[in-house]
Amino acid sequence: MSASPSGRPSGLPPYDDGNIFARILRGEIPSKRVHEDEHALAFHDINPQAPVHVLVIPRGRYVSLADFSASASDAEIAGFWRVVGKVARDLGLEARGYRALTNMGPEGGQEVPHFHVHLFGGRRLGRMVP
Ligand code: D5M
Repeated sequence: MSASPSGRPSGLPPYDDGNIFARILRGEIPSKRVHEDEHALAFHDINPQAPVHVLVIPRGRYVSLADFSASASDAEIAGFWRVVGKVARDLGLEARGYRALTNMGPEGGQEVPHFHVHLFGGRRLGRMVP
């Protein structure tokens, strides 16, 4: 596994081991899992905004995309994004299309401080507007 190029950016909040996705990773609270491997876990969102709404999270302790992209190893980054694509494919979303989205920080509307990518699909999605 290669090292991260630049390390954790300054100014990010510390990782909170009590956040809900950390608890899901530790198996302390249940989730409807659709995939798990050494790099990532995918599970259904508890409050789905589309017929298919799945979250993909890395196993590592990263607060957000800013943290993950700067701090994770190349192997973690590659492994994570491969899972995002694989889960979409396995859920049958590729033929008609889908959306992958991540919220980053307070102004980005991020509620859970563990990096995650939302996968939405199963219907024609609305236009993305800020
Ligand atoms: O999105 C955080 C997402 O996490 C939001 O869509 C609800 C979802 N969530 C919160 N708790 C759970 C549990 N326990 N299981 C599954 N999904 C959950 P954000 O991008 O941070 O706004």
